[in-house]
Order: sequence, then C-alpha cells, then structure tokens
Amino acid sequence: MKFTRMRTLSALAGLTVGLGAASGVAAQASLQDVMKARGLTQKDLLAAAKTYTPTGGRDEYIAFSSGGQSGQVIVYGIPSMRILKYIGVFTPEPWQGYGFDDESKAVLAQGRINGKDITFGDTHHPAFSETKGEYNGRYLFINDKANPRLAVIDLHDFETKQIVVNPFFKSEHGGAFVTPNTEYVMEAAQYAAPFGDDFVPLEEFNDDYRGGVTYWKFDDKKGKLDPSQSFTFELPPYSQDLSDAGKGASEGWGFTNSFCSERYVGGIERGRPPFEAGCSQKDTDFLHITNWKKAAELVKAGKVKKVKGSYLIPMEQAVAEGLLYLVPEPKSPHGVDVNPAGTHIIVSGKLDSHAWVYSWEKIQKAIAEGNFESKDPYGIPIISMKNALHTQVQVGLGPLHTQYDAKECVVYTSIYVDSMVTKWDYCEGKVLDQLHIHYNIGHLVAMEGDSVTPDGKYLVSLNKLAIDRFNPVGPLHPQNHQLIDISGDKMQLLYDMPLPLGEPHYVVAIKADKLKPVVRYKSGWNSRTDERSPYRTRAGREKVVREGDTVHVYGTLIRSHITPEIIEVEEGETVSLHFTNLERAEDETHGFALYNQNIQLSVEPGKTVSATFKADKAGVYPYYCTEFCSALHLEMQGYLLVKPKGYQTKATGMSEGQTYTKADYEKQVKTNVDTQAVIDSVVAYITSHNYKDFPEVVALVEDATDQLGFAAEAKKKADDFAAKDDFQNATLWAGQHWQYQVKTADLGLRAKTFLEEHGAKKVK
Ligand code: K7E
Ligand code: CUA
Repeated sequence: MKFTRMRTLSALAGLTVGLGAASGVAAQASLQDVMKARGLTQKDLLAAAKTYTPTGGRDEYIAFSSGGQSGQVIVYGIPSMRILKYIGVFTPEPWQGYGFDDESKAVLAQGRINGKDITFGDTHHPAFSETKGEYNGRYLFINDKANPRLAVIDLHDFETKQIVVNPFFKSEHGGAFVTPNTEYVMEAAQYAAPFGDDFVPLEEFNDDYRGGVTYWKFDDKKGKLDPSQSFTFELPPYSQDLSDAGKGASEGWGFTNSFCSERYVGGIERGRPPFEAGCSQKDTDFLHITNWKKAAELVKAGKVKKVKGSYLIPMEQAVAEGLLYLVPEPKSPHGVDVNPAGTHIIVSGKLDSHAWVYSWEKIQKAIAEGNFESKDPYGIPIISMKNALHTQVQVGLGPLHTQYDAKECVVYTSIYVDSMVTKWDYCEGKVLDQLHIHYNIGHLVAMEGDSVTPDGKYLVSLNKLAIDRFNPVGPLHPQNHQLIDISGDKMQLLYDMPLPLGEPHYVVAIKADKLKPVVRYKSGWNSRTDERSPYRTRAGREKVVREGDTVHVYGTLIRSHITPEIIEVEEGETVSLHFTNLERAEDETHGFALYNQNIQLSVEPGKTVSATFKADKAGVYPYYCTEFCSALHLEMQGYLLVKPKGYQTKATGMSEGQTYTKADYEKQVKTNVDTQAVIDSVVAYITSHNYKDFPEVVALVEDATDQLGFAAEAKKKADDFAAKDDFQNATLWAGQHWQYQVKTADLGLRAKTFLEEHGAKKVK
C-alpha cells in the first residue's frame, strides 16, 4: 500500500522514478556465506525452510491461543508462527476500540459480577464450534478461570460478542469444551465454594462448599449461549479440573477430572499443614462422568428445578437418574482427552509418570451392569479402576495433556517435569519417540487435534518457562511456543516463538481455509449485536440532534475527513458520538481519538460505533483519526468545543492564515486538470479490464466513485466563487477538489495494481 501511495504522489507530481540502476546483483551473498556468517547448520536451514513464509504468503493453519491473565486471545499462523491478532475478550483492547466504544462496553458489562466491573480474565481453554465433531470455523469459545465466565467470539469478524457469568461457581477451569454439534459448552468448577453469595465458614466445607459442571446451551442461529436453557450438575467439593466432551462412541457424555478429592482445607496460619500437603495424600482422585444428553431430556421434561434462574441438578437427582459416575484416576490428574473415535479417554497425573488409558466400552459395561465398587461420601457410584482401565503407560515424569495424531493410536503427551514430549501408542501401550522441550511444557496442540479427524502435521508446545531462549527483556520473560514437525517418525523441533502476553494455557488450530472472515461490514453495522445500528449515517446526512440533555452527533469517516469537523456543545451536556465509516475498500479503517475523554474508536469499513461521555469541563478538545489511512491522514482532524454555560459568541469571523489571489487559483486549476488526466488514464485501464470479476476492485471503484462525486461538488463551489471574483474561497475549494482527486487516484491506482498482480484480462 505504501508503494502504491508513493506511486500515486509521484505520478501526480509528474515524476519518473528511476529503478534498477542502483540495485547491485554483485552484492548478493550466497547461501553458504549467510550460513557461515550466522552460524547456521543444514538442519537449521531445513527447519527454516519448513516455517519460513515468503512475503504475501499464507499459513496452512490458524491457531487461537488463550492469552492467560491478559484476558485476550492470540491468533497466529502455523507454520510461520506469525502473530496476526490479539482479540480483546475479557480485557479492554484500545486498538480495536474494545472497551472504549459504547457497543463493546455493553459486551464487557455482561461480564460484571455482583455489580462489579471485572476488566481482566484468566483465559485458559479456547474451543471451536463443531459440526459432527469437525471444526466448522464459525465460533470460538473461551473461559475465564478467575471469574467463572465464558465468552463467544464470532469468527466471521474475530470479535467478542457475548460474555456469560456462571450463576453458581466462584472459580472454574474445565471450560470451554464443546459437544460434537455444539449443543453445549462445558464449564467445570475448580476451587469449591458455596453456590450462594453469602458467607459460609470453612468448617462447613464438606456440607456447603460445592463443585460442579455447567453445560451451557448454545444457540447456533443466534450465535449466543442461552443461560435460560443451560444446566449445571452439582458435584462434590473435589476441585474439578479439565474436562472433555465425549464423541463418537461416547457422544452424549462428558468427562471431568478432579484433584484434592481429599477435600482438604489448608490454613498454615491456623497451624494446619498447607493445601499442597493435604491435597496429594490419596493415591487416586476421581474422573467424573456426566450424561448430558439424558440431563437435557430431564430439563426438557420439566423435571429439573431452577435455582437463581438457572437449571441445577442436585447430586441426589443425578445419582437417582443415572447421570453421574466416578472412576478413580491417578493422583492429582490434569488433562483428560477423549480420542477421535470416542472409545478411549487418556488421563495424566501430574505426580505420576504414567498416562492412564480408560476404555469407554468397559465403563459403559460397568454402568449397564450396575457394577460399582462403592459410593463416595455423597452417594455417587464409583466404578472400580480395573473395570475401567484399558492400559497404563510410563511416559515420563509429570504428564499433563495429550493430543491425537492423524495416525490411529498415536498420541503426544506433554511431560512437564521432564520437559519433553512423548510420542506413544495408546492401543498397544508403547513409547515411540521423545523430544526435549525448553522448558516445562504445559499444553500442546496438534492440528485440528480436538476434532474427530485430527490432521497431525505440526505440534505446538506451550512452554511454562522460556528462561534463556530469547534476548533478555527484564525479569518478566516472554512465553515460548515451540513448533514441532510431527509428519515423520521422529519429532523435529522447528522454531521458537516468543509471545509477549501471558500466560497462554491452551491453543486450538484450524485449517485456514475453513475460516471465511468478512473484509467489511454491511453499511452502518453494529458489529457487537450484529444488526444495523440505529445511529448509522450516510454521506451528506451528517447531523447534530439534541435530545434532552444529550447531544447526538451523527458523523461519518472517509479519507481524509471526519464529519463534523467542529462539534460545539455546552458544559454539562452529555455527548453521544456516532461515527460510520463510509469506505468499502479492504483495510480502510479509520480511528477516532479525543483528548481527555478516554475515547479511542476503531471504525472498520461499514461499521458504526458510538461513544458517550459527559462534557463536564469547558475547554477545547482536539480529535483526530488514529489509523494512517491516507496521504492527508494527519489532516483528518477536528475540534470539540465545550463552551461555558451561557457563553455568548462574539462573532467576528475567522481570520485566515493565508490569502490567495487569482494566480493561486489558476495554478490550482492547472494542477487539477493534470490530475484529472491521470485519473482518466487509470479509469480507462480499469474499465478496459474485467475488473467486475474482482470484488476487491469493485469495492475500490465504488469508493473512488464516491470521492469523484465529492470532487464534482467541490469543483462547482470553486467555479461559483471564481465567477464572483472571490479567489480566497475559490482557491480553497479548488484545493479541496484536488484532495478528492488525489483520493480517487489513490484508490484507482490500488485497483489498477491489484488487477495487474492478479492477471486481469482485457475486455472489448
Ligand atoms: Cu494445563 Cu488451565 Cu489446561 Cu495451564 S491448564 S497447563
Ligand atoms: Cu482516517 Cu487516518
């Protein structure tokens, strides 16, 4: 784009740019020279060739990483590991205007808890919406561990549309995990707490503190979670952990780990041994197995009561209806991962060196036969381990999470303490390969690894520590995601990517061609509610409307002006700004920043956004566009004048900094005539080609036509003033005419370049 702009300006100035003369072929270093100078090996070059993506290139997979306590989602490409976007989710993000415009503030306000704004989140597990167990590329869900919430991100524009607050939990970890047709999104509690908001002493932990798992109903048409149709299983205070939804053979069921089933409550200050001692005494904890399909039927049949406006299935009812079972699992387990066919479930215990493979067939058999070894203190039936286990495999010290390969039976497990990835076969129970990781791997992700048809190919290791891998940047280190090639028998480490947002826990990766994001909004669009904004404004219809105490400004943004350029209000009035971006061209976003009001808007093509604030102090408040959108971007500016109450204007007219003569006017007219010739030649090129076959070019041409329309109006004003011998105004309007011409030419040249680069054909 910069290049195109330069060409525009040089073309307009009638300059010829000499290329080639200075480019020295002789100065080119050979591959060997570069390898020597940088100390690279053949192996490094091979790794580089597998990740390097030339300019303009695209990635095969798009990864969505949790941003941890940054409360955001990080989007990057695989295998290039280039970061593409941070999506504001639970945390304001000024570049996107997230948390700064009225529309997104309303989304963040959905995440209030007991009337308090919570402006961060601890995001852990992103999950794609699915159809028949395949990622469908439409939505992404992500949880907040610190304040039990879930968010919905719409992948048609990569924006957060909804936040829901769990009505019962005070902490959660086992979300977001979706059922195979996105019927429900699982969200399991973590640290047990009373379901109510009142104080309950810790002495009553066993009786009144509770865990649970919520199945949030997802309305696919609306793209929203529906709290009124969601239900929660009450569970014992066992510190539920990660979850996974059953699929294939186990579709209809959900699996949730737990730790501290000892129900130990620490309190060093009360003279008690700490949590960590009491929470790791038993050799086993419990895998919770919940039947969501049957639970949904009970809800539908009106057999489940609502508490705090949401369906709650008490443990007693769940046991009586056969919806809830427990299976012992290794001490302090972490990950629970269902295989693509839904026949096996792999659980890893942080304090064990084994991964445990459970057989769904065996579990089902035990349930069908009522074959239980005992009941837990809350009356939940326990299936014995030997009646549920397929095999256990020694994979390394501190196994955490498991990902499935495209090859049957092959899996990759992260080994936290040993800092490695173990590749193993869960059908036969044998280790295949091990690769060292720097350092302390947490989650890992294979391409489409949670779907029913994983792709394998690449693995990304999400390391807990980076230590010495990058240039030091102070005591707080970047995160390190390591890219691993898993296409062969041996895993090969390809690349270290530092991530300056923390701490990412989990990533999911989808085939890039499954995503079909829009490049512009329908005109006048409220992107957060996905409907036309009542404040949308068309070109020439800008207006200021006073309603009671509020001044509504219906404005527009287009290269290179903000309309209105001057906004006048009185001290004490509430101002509600509404801006619509009139552009259609790809990537023509305008920003809007206003002095001293904490306002920064991002207005992408077609979007309408609002910002409401109280003009409580008289003064002068400049505003401007924050995206470098055009050559006259710096001139995309204006003033908000907040006048003292009862201020009387002493009208004397503006004094101009410069006066213009007939000669100035004629000089400008000559420039305009020359510029028009450039535009005409560009238009001739475009219209003589099949530009209508390229939607990108059609958008540019539409924008150019708008600008030409404005140009004609400006020219008429210039002509009229010239006819009256008012060369001051005539020169200024002729100058404005030229401004519109420049923008038209800029758009035209972008369109022409696009056509040249995409092999457009000549038409007769
Ligand atoms: Cu292992 Cu929250 Cu899934 Cu961190 S979590 S590692
Ligand atoms: Cu619009 Cu800069």
